[in-house]
Amino acid sequence: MFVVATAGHVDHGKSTLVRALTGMEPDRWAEERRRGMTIDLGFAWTTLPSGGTVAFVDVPGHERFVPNMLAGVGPVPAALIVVAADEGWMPQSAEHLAALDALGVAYGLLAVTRADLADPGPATARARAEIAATSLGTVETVPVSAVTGAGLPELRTALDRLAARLPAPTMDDPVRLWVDRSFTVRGSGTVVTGTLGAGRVRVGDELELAGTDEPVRVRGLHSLGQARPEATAVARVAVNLRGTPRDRLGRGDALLTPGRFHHSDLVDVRLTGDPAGDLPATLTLHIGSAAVPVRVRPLGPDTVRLRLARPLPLLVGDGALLRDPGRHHVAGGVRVLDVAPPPLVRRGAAAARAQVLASLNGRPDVADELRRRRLIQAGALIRMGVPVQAAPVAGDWLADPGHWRRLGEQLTQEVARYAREHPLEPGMPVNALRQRLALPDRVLVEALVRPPLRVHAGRVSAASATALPEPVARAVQRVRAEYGDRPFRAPDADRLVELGLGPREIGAAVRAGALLRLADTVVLLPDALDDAVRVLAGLPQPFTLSAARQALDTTRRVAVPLLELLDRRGATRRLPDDARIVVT
Ligand SMILES: Nc1nc2c(ncn2[C@@H]2O[C@H](COP(=O)(O)OP(=O)(O)OP(=O)(O)O)[C@@H](O)[C@H]2O)c(=O)[nH]1
Ligand SMILES: [Mg+2]
Repeated sequence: MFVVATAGHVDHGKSTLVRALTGMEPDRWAEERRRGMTIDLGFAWTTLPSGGTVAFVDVPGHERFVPNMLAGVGPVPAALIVVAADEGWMPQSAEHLAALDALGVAYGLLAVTRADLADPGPATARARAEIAATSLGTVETVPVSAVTGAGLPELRTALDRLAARLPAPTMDDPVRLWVDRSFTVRGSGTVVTGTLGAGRVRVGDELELAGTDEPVRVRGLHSLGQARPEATAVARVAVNLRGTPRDRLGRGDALLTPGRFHHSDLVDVRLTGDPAGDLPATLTLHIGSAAVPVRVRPLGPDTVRLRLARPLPLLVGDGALLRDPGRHHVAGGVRVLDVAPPPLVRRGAAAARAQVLASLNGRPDVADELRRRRLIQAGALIRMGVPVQAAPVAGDWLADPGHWRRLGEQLTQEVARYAREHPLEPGMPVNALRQRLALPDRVLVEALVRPPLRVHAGRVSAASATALPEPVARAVQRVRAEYGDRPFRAPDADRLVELGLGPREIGAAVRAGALLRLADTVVLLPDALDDAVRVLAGLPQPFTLSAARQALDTTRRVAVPLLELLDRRGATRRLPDDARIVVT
């Protein structure tokens, strides 16, 4: 199915055209039919020559109902622009087109209606020129008459061609179904309808009602008037919600995949229309079917901060529209740059923020987010619409690599200072470190502790190479530099002598936890034991000494005492035939 919204000035024949194409009545209300004017959105569908289905969202053209029009086109990526041959380009032709342009709608058709009443030529020329200057570009044009039926077959095939050009919807995306209608069905309860632009909804699914933590249960689904077990994008859907009272939700609400959306009442955006300095202090933000008053704070020439009157489930990269309802003026489109921007408190913060925003383009990028946020949970980024490929540093935490390195250095300094100031204590408490480094979670502190530091009994101890006599500490550093990437190669006896590591020095380094002694003149770096177990666990079990030696890329001189030490520690077990297994 593909969904297309109508657009165009009042009385230009949008509903008549939809009726002629589908045989269905888009004007649902008695008042609409009495007045011969669309007030609210209408819905109708038909089969195209290709066998595919097109569903129409028919919008009102009257200037008073532009907000309804915007709720209809907001979630729909294609438009059928209607201009009457006998009236030509009119104010809401322009306002609707400006709205489509602001929303970045790139797919459309032009139907020049009432072609039985006047030569469609002049209206066509003007409309095509206006449309060509927008995100829609050059569109296919079909003159039609709903009275004579002329042009309707051509319009059907043109709709088929338009459908074929639309990008395929993404099925893996979370669901964000903007509600455009809600009503009660006797015996079933609350039903909401909307255009499903991405993802899928199944009967039995649990969704989240935006703005609440409330789960709602999909009790039934209809699409194109038929009950279905599931609906996949793109589709018009009607969702029956179990146990949700009708007054809990309405147009502008959204049903969401639980836990996948950040709710934001403060966003930084880039403008694609009027410059920031020309905007009034309050406007209405339209996205999906929602319309929310916002306060506007200019930051850069084309960037502003919006304070929303109520939070919305917004993602980085979302397109939306700003409109001045008083002046009937579409101020332009916006692209969401940041849905969780920092507060601007210090002097100069706004100017600094403007600089940051100048470098953002609304394409979510995890490295870029980490550079700015330094430390954040992967789940939080995903809820902002940022795909996460980076590996966490601890738990669910992601860190900017440079920031993480600096934190590590700071941690080392803090631990050393604490040791100087509290010489009798066995190390710095993890919690004290968490506070000093202003870290939100103690797992981060633990992840930052690297040998020769270690965590023991809730403290980070200074039993480190820095506590060693200077020459020994330096020698250990040399070993680290030379053998850090070949962790199972030990310096030979001659090299130890060259480094100044005699038995006494080795003893001190071992006591400080800076070296690991396997035999009198066989030493490794202290993390080698854990690494060795990991490598050995990857071998087919049981394994021989020679297999272990090859896997560890080392010599018998190291492998024999290393395995014996692992046996003693219970990490490996020696079998009667001398093979070993890793004890799990
Ligand atoms: N002669 C002629 N009249 C038409 C044609 N299409 C629409 N009309 C008439 O134009 C008037 C307005 O048509 P609608 O379909 O209600 O117009 P609309 O664009 O839906 O109007 P709103 O929804 O209020 O914006 C009606 O009286 C229709 O009968 C056509 O192709 N030829
Ligand atoms: Mg109408």
